[in-house]
Amino acid sequence: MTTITNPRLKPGFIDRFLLMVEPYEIPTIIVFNKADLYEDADFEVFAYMEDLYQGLGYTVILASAKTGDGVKELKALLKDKVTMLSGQSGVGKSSLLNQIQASLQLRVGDISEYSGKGQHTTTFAEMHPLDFGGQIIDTPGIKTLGFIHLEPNQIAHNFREFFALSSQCRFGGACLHRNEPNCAVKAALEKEEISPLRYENYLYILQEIEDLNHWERKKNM
Ligand SMILES: Nc1nc2c(ncn2[C@@H]2O[C@H](COP(=O)(O)OP(=O)(O)O)[C@@H](O)[C@H]2O)c(=O)[nH]1
Ligand SMILES: [Mg+2]
Ligand SMILES: [Zn+2]
Repeated sequence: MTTITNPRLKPGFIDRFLLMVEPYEIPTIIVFNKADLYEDADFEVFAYMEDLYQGLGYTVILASAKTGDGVKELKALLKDKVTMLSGQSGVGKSSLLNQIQASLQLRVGDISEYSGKGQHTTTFAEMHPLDFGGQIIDTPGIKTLGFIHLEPNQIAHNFREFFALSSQCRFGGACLHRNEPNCAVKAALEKEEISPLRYENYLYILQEIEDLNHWERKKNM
């Protein structure tokens, strides 16, 4: 779960999150909450994101825990499934869960609580049974997502649209889609078949893990 505003969407956060779940092939729904607060510019950002991520095969939902928008749609998706609800603190995870099932009466944080010094209202992951079938796990907010457990090559393999093209790269699965000759991903980027946003986030994560030296990587495994 995320939101375009309050708190403002961190660039790269969605792609980092997707990179975390992609290796495990977990079906992922991206929920943009707080739609009641969006202004025109926010809806434009949402439209871009919806188009991008639906195009990649993810389910995208616009919701509001305040007005109940999107709740019916979400319930249908949660029915008879075990779902983990995750996202930055303050995006409205507990609030939306209360909309889905009022009897849960989860504690909701106010703005000062989540924008303060790392205070979270939800402090541990907790699984709740859903009346209409299924279970849902509410989790405390995520602050950062690191990828020390992944090799550069695994980053490339878990950006799904890059991976789909990699067999057409001259270096195939070994291509990091940076400066290699005859790279199908870079060719697709030039033709605007790949989102520059995704590509930038990819390069950033790649650089980040390459900047960690070997010792740091082993130590943190
Ligand atoms: N306007 C608006 N405020 C919301 C919405 N969802 C949550 N909030 C507010 O955002 C704050 C954080 O909500 P909370 O559910 O605790 O977020 P969590 O940390 O993700 O569980 C609270 O003040 C909520 O009242 C929404 O859809 N619209
Ligand atoms: Mg919460
Ligand atoms: Zn390539």
